[in-house]
Amino acid sequence: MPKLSEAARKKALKQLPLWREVPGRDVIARKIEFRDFNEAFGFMSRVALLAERMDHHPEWMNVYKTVDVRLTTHDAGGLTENDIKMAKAIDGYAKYPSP
Ligand code: H2B
Repeated sequence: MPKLSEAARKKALKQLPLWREVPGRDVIARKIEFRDFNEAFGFMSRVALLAERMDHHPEWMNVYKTVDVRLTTHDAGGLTENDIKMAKAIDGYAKYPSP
């Protein structure tokens, strides 16, 4: 899976306004707040199943009802189509339920 070209990356990030770039690392990040731990962990379970299907795994951190997700492709050393695909799926899973 090749790293995204500069143009492809720009185009993809336009479709992901809730994601930010992280200075000094080729990753995209989104911090999501849910109503409670149950919803946060339910979200994480959905992402975990997708991650196994895709063989593509997020870097993430959970504190009570917030989940901080970072996406990058370790094998490629940066962003690939897999990260964009996962970010879009995560946006879908995070839409409901949330505060
Ligand atoms: N996840 C992510 N985010 N990047 C990878 O390069 C990656 C992965 N590689 N999950 C996969 C697993 C690889 O290590 C296994 C052996 O297929």
